[in-house]
Amino acid sequence: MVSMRRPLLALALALAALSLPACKASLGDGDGQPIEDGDGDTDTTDSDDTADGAIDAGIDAAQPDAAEPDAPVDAAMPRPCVGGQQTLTTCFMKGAAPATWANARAACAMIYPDAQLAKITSAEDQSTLPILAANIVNTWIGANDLAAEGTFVWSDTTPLTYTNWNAGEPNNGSGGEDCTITAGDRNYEWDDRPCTSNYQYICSYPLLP
Ligand SMILES: [Ca+2]
Ligand SMILES: [Ca+2]
Repeated sequence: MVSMRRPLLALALALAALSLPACKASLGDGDGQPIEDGDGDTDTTDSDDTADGAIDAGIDAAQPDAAEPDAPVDAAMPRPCVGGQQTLTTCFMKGAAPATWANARAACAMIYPDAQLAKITSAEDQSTLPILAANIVNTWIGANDLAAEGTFVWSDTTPLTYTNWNAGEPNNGSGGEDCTITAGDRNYEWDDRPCTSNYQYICSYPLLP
């Protein structure tokens, strides 16, 4: 039994000797330079932060590189305007068949999510109407005062910054004209009409999404 105890004792002493330096270190730190060694832990945290920062910076630096190949492709791919009339920024397209203003608006939105009944914002935009609505007396465009009588907006709710009303229009004739046509029999100037009438229509959408 004695021979068994001695190795165990030796092992216990050896283990104690191994753990002592660590105990001494922590104790010594506490006695001598506790604050600086405490900073040692903080330094470790700081180095982690620095490493994270470097990783973040690496990701940030990589993102523009990853996006760059896509940007020129998008910029170089304007939407087609086959059969339409295009200005510098917009495609104007004649509708398929006469419809109410609301149904015409819905048909335009089938072309692209941001397509709408013709939004005329300049004389250049207006110049597409005689071509697309040639020989048509009444053709819907997007202007309407459905939300607030007398305040016309485009079907995307933006205000009118350009107008080409026919003399005396809009007159809200018979108290119920909230949608707008370009009048083929009056130099393609505009006139408000009852929205439930079935007319041909013109859509518009940005050439670039
Ligand atoms: Ca009205
Ligand atoms: Ca009118």
